[in-house]
Amino acid sequence: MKPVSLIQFLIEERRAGHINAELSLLIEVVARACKRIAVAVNKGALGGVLGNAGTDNVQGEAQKKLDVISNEILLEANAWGGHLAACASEEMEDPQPIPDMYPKGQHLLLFDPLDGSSNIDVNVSVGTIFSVLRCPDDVVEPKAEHFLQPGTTQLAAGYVVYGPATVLVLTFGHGTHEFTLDREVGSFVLSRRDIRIPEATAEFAINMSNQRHWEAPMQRYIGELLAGTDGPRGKDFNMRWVASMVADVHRILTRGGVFYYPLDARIIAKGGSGKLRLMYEANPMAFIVEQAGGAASTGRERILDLQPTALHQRVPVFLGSRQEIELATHYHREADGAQG
Ligand code: FDP
Repeated sequence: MKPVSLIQFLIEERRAGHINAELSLLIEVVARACKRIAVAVNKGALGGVLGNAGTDNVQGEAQKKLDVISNEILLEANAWGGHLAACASEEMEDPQPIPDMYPKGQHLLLFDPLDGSSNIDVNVSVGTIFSVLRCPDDVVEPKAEHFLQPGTTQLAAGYVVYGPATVLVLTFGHGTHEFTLDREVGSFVLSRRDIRIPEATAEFAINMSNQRHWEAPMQRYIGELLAGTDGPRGKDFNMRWVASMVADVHRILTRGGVFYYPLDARIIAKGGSGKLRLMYEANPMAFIVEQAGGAASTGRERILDLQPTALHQRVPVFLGSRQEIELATHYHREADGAQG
């Protein structure tokens, strides 16, 4: 079969009525920016891009040089094309308006420019995550409040994982598709159409070092997985934790599995509501996973149904193979019911 390039795929999606010309251009621009990020990531120490930038982001986390570079690449690429009304990033407190000298479009873009950044310096996969929303019709200067739309309204979501291969995963709400970067040619080529996550799995991803801080239903659920053939589940489970959400989710889209970043006592004690960000991590990943037949929840509710309250809001994230997510969510709801 003849290879299908990303551009060709976008034209097919336009003809099918799934996207308009502006959204197609937006995805092309994001993909092009991610190719530039891939080049910077691949240079490693030779590009002088490793290590801390010496600044903190809006969440008070130390920024890596590559966080800052990736953010700038995405902002610059998206400023002038006329497809965006504004963009928002993990690395910036407020949304970035489109400069006055450029035309404005109807879309809002949110991104985590370099997810898993604590893995950069050790040469482990990192990635970019993005989500696309429609700008409300009557809004000329979008503010943070205009981004606060539930995940169900996303027009597109995707991520790029910078690993042994650079891979783009994309959904417009009509299945989840994967493109692999052909480095010689410089274009993304369709490598898997309509990815499906198996309903059952025997592999889970979680940071086990947080175990003692988890809530009781999480302790129960993971305890049962760890008990293996000797426990109530009657089968052994394997564990993987890359600690780059993009890489862990990509494994799930490749061979099934589940990913958990639950609420824990330390997060609650600090007045927090989770570790991962709703608008540019949980929502796009939930959209991608659901479109591949998987499930995504906070442990209590479907992620895509949440009404966001802040641009940098954090939530617990459970996602992957449907049967496991349903069971873990059931344990939490049951425990809540028992308490209430
Ligand atoms: P990071 O802080 O390195 O950017 O987005 C946050 C994230 O990575 C996810 O990519 C990853 O799944 C998780 O945090 C890793 O958390 P731990 O440090 O608890 O392992």
